[in-house]
Amino acid sequence: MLVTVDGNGRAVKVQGDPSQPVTNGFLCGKVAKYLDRVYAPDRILYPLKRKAGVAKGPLVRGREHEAFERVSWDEALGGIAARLKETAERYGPESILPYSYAGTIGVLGYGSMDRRFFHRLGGSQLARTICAEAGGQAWKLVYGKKLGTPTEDFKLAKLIVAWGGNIHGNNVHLWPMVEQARRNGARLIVIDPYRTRTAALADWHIAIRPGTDAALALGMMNVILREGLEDRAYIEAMTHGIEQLAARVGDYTPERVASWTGMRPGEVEQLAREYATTRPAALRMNYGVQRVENGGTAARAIAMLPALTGAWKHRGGGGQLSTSGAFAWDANALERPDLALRSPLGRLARTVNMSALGQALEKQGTGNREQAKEDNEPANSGPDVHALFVYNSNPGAVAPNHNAVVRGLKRDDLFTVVHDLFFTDTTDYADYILPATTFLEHTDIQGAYGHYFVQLSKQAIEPPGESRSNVWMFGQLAQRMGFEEDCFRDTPEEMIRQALAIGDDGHSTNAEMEHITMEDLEAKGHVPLAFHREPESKPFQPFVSGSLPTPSGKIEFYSEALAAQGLDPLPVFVPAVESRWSEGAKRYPLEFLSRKNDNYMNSTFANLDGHRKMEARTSQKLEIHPLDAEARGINDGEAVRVFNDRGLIHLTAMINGDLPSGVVAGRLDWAKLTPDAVNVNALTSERLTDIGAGATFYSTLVEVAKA
Ligand SMILES: Nc1nc2c(c(=O)[nH]1)N[C@H]1C(S)=C(S)[C@@H](COP(=O)(O)OP(=O)(O)OC[C@H]3O[C@@H](n4cnc5c(=O)[nH]c(N)nc54)[C@H](O)[C@@H]3O)O[C@H]1N2
Ligand SMILES: Nc1nc2c(c(=O)[nH]1)N[C@H]1C(S)=C(S)[C@@H](COP(=O)(O)OP(=O)(O)OC[C@H]3O[C@@H](n4cnc5c(=O)[nH]c(N)nc54)[C@H](O)[C@@H]3O)O[C@H]1N2
Ligand SMILES: [Mo]
Repeated sequence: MLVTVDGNGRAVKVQGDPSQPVTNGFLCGKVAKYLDRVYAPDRILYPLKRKAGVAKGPLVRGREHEAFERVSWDEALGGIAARLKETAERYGPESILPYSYAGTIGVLGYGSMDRRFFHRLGGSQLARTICAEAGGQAWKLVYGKKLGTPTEDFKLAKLIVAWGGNIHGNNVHLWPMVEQARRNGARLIVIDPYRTRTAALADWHIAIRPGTDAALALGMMNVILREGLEDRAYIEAMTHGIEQLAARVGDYTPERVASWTGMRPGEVEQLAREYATTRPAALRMNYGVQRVENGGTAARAIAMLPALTGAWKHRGGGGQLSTSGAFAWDANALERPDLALRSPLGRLARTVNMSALGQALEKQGTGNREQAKEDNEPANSGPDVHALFVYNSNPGAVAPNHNAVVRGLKRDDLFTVVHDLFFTDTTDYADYILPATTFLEHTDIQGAYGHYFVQLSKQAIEPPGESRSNVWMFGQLAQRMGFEEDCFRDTPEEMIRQALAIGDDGHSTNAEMEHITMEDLEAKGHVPLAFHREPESKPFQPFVSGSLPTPSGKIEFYSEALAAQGLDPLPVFVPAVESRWSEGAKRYPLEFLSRKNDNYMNSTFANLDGHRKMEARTSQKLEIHPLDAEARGINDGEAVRVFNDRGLIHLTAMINGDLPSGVVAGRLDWAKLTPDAVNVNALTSERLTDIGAGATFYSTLVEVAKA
C-alpha cells in the first residue's frame, strides 16, 4: 500500500502498490477507506484509567470517556506494573493471561516484544487457535508445511474450486486471477452453505450443509478410486497410506454422502469427475471449512484431493490454504522463549486456549484438551486467571460463547488492560485502556498467508495523540517491571533485523531469504522469497518431488502421528454434536452460521459509519429459508428471537431461499452496537475442533421464534 503524506505530515491518500505482483495496485473496499479509521474522531488518543466505582459493562457509544479518566503513560504503566507484580506474587504469574490475535498481522506487532514480556514475567502462554489452527494442523499433517500454489498461478487453472472460502469477500486479491482463468475457459465451483458474492458469481454453487465437508471429500475419493481417475504414478512416488485410505473411502458412496451433504448422488459423482479430469485443477480451500467440530478432519480430507489426482504436477493446479509456512522468521530471536527460565517459574508457563476464554475467565479450566483427557474433566492446571492483558484483538466481540466471556470480564477480582485504537466491546470492561497505533504509524515487517513476498511496512505518519505501538508499549512496561535484559530496549529496526536474521554480510540467514538485505527491502518494499524470484522461468510448484517434512517424508493419507494421539489416522465423517443429526437438534433444530462481513475485518471497521453503510443490507439480520420461516410463522422483515442454552439475540428476519433449509445465518458485529449489547457469539460455543482445538463458530444449533 502506498500512502501519500502532505506537507503537514497528514496522510491524504492510500492506494495499492502497482508494482506488487499480487495486489497489483488495488485495495479492497474496506482498506481503500483506511484513512477514515486513521483519522476517526473517536480514536483513543491517551491512556485511560477506569474511574473508581464505575461498574464494568457495555457503555453508551460516544460516551465511553465518562467512565474513564485520562492519565499519563507514566502513570498508566506504573499502575499496571504494580498490579501485575502484586497479582504474580499473590496467585503466581500464570494467573496473568495475555490475549491477542493478529492486529494488522505485522511480524513485530503480532508476536515479538509482547512474547518476550510474558515469557520473562511467567504469564500464561496463549494457544492462538481462534482462526486457523484446525486447518493449519490438518494441512501440516498431510504435507508437513503450509505451502501451496502461488496466488499468481491460479490464473493458469482450468478449474478452480473455492471450498469453504469466500474469495470475493475475504480474499479479493485472488479474484483477478480467478477472472483471468475464467476468461481462458476455467470453471469456478464454490462449496459453501451460504450464497456468498463468490458463490453467486460461480459456475456451480454447491450449498453444502455445514460441517459435512469431510463426507463430501471422502465421497469424491470414493468415486475417483472407483473410476480409476487417480494418478497412480504420483501416488506411488509421493504419498503414504493409499491402501488404508482406499479401504476407508469404500464406505462413502455417493448415496450416503448425498444424504449428509444435501446434494444429489449424481452431483457428488459429477464433482469428483470434473475435479479429477480437468487440468490444471486448483483448490482454494479456506478456513471457513475448519470452523466446525469435524473441521480439522474436513480440512485434512480436502487437502488430500490434489494428492490423489496428482494435481500438483500441473502448473496452476494444486491448492492453497495458506502460504505462511514459507516465511522462516527467526522466532526464537523475536520471542525469546529462553526468558521463561528467568521468570519466577523457571520454565515455560502453562498454555490457555484462546477459543475457550469464557471457561478460563469463569475459572472452569484452560481449554487444554490433552490435559482434559488425562483428568477426565475440564483441565485446570495452574491458577485461575486474575489479570487479562488484551491487545490485537477484541474478544468482547469475536470470542465464542460471548455471554460466558462477559461474565468473566465482569468479575470484580479480574484486572483487565486493553491496548486498542477504539472503544470496543472489550474496552468497556477494561481497568486501563492504552492507545494503539495503526500500521501507518509504526514500522513492521510482513509475511503473508496468500503470497510469497516479504514486505517492509514503513511508518508513514506520526502516531496521533499519545498512541503507541505494541513494541513500544511492551518494551516500556518491561522496564517498569524491572526486567533488565537488553532485548526490552530493542528498536523496531533492530527487531526487523533479528526477524530476518541478518548476518555479517548484510544478508538474511533465514531459509529462502538469503538474498534479502535491509537495503533491498527499503528500496523495493517487497521482495519475493528465493523460490519465487523467477516465477516465469522457474515456477514454484510445491509437492511434486522430494521428501516432505512429515513423519513418513511423504504426503500422508494415513497419519501415525494422529493415531499416536488416539485419533483416527484416516479421515472420517463425524456429524457435529451441534448439527441436525444430534440429540440437541430436538430443541434447537436450526444450524446457525455466524458469518463475517465482506466490508469489515472480523470486528475491525464495524464502528465506522462508511463501512457500516456498505453492510446495511445484512446487518442485524437473520437469514432464514422460506420453509423454516413458514414453519415458525415468520415473515420477511419481522423481529425474531434467535436462541439456545447459551444465549439469546434479537434480529430481523430476512427470507433467503438460497440457504439450505435448516440453516440460518447472521453476521458478526460489535455487541455494543446492537440494542441488547449482544452479538452472534452469544450463541456460539466453546466446543473445540477435532484437530487443533480451534473454535467451532459454524457448528451452532439454535431455535428461532417471532419476537
Ligand atoms: N472482507 C473480509 N475479509 C476477511 C475477513 C473479514 O472479516 N472480512 N477476515 C479475515 C480472516 S481473519 C480470515 S481467517 C479469512 C477467512 O476467510 P475464509 O476462510 O473465507 O473464512 P470464513 O469467512 O470464516 O468462511 C468462508 C465461508 O465458509 C462458509 N462455511 C461455513 N461453514 C461451512 C462448512 O461447514 N463447509 C463449507 N464448505 N463452508 C462453510 C461460510 O459461509 C463462509 O462463506 O478472511 C480474512 N479476510
Ligand atoms: N462468530 C464469529 N466469530 C468470529 C469469526 C467468525 O467468522 N464468526 N472469525 C474468527 C476469526 S477467523 C478471527 S481471526 C477472530 C479475529 O478476532 P480479532 O483478533 O479480535 O480481530 P478483530 O476483530 O480484527 O480485532 C482486532 C482488534 O485489534 C485492534 N488492533 C489492530 N491493530 C492493532 C495493533 O497494532 N495493536 C493493538 N494493540 N491493537 C490493534 C483493532 O483495533 C481491533 O479492535 O475472530 C473470530 N471470531
Ligand atoms: Mo481469521
